[in-house]
Amino acid sequence: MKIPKSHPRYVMLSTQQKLVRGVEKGITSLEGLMAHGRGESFDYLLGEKTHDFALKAIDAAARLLLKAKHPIISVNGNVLALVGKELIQLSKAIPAPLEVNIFHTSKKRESAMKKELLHLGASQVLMPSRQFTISGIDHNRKYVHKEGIYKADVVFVPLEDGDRCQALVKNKKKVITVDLNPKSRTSKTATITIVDNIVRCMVLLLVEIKRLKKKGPPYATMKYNNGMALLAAEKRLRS
Ligand code: PTJ
Repeated sequence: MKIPKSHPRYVMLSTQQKLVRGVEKGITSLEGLMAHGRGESFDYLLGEKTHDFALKAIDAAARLLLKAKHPIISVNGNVLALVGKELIQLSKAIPAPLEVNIFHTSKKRESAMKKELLHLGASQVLMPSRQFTISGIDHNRKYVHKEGIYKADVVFVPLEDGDRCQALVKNKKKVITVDLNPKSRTSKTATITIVDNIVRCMVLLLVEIKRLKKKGPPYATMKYNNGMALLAAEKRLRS
């Protein structure tokens, strides 16, 4: 279906179509559609716009990524379908490698995701290896690449599940996530949570990184409190 740009729900409908195409291409899981539905309901309550608490988190995230020694971008089936091109731009801008890491186990989907990332212009894509694991997780997401998540000090992992976020933090990694639900375990555990729709905040994160890079290092750490940002998001949801 071709959605007319004049449709009042154009952005929401075309975002849904990106995920459906992701499923058709074998990069997004069927469960991913349900996860997106959960996100959409929070976005609806947030007025489908980027709030001040998200802008502050984006600023803090950009600085942390630029200051990191070994930053990594963890890619799952939803984020690839929604913001594949932006992930590659982010990888080049920081710079940081991209690593395929999915929750719903499927070798076939992992390969399709790698193929899609390369097709979109990624120069290097790291794949999970059975030899390197993150302790404290029982499922597929524990398998990581030696040069990627395994050795990273800062992990950018949007739309994450709570278990792995906790495990990454326990493994002394700083975690930046994007999650429309400020009450999720991931949101509460991450170092920085951007409570915003990934389709809006990726663009803003890229702009912020470019702005900071133009000024050059050192990238001063700004005062940022994740708990306060989550409280502000919850307050907005409730109002
Ligand atoms: O490709 P896989 O197998 O790794 O699976 C990816 C998903 C996203 C399905 C998997 O990680 C998953 O099930 O995640 P959860 O535990 O459902 O968490 C996803 C969180 O992201 C939820 O809190 C949603 O509200 C939120 N979310 C969903 N869509 C968006 C979102 N947050 C920001 N932007 C979105 N578009």
